[in-house]
Amino acid sequence: MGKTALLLVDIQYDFLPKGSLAVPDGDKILPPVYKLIEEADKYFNLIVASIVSYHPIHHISFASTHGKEPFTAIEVPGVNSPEGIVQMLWPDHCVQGTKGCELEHGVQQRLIKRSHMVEYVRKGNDIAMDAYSVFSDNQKRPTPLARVLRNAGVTDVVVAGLATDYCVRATALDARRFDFTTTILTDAVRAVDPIRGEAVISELVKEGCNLAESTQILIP
Ligand code: VGL
Repeated sequence: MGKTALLLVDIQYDFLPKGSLAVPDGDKILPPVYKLIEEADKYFNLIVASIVSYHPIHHISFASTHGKEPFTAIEVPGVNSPEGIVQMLWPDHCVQGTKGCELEHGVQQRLIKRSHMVEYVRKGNDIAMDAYSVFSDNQKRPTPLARVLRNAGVTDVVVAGLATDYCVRATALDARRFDFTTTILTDAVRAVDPIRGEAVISELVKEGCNLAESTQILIP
């Protein structure tokens, strides 16, 4: 039988309340995420915890790098795409070595107790290219993750984390592209823009993702 991996996307302080790019109600995902990690032995074969946003200072995704306002978009050149890639500009966030870049403490502590089954993925460290998906950067240069999961016999991924409309979306679309059966935990994700978040959930369903509440996974 195929194995299942829990993907925990970017549960970093800058995406949580008081963070520089706080996702509305981002902390509401913490209780179900804690429970998923605590009970992971029963339901998952592997946990992948990502810090997709592991940015150097003056990162290309920071509005300050370009002297522009956050939440506007620009085009940036891609190595493999001369036509350019749309880049949303963000407040400075998740800068390497800062508290904002760290995994949330409760998540971190629980992962330590499950360290026999945890893989960490850090990316977004290329100053010239943003990276939303845990599987690839924004110009689709892949990380080893798909191969690592396949080698471990993983066929199914269950996705939780931040934010629905950016890193969760890109991760889920890539998971489908790499042919993993993909489930989004609707109570364990939140969007930067909640209205866009709703539309993204519909898009992900159209792309073949399943939806579930974490309580449907955590059968008592
Ligand atoms: C993210 C905005 C900018 C995310 C990352 O983790 O979804 N959102 N960088």
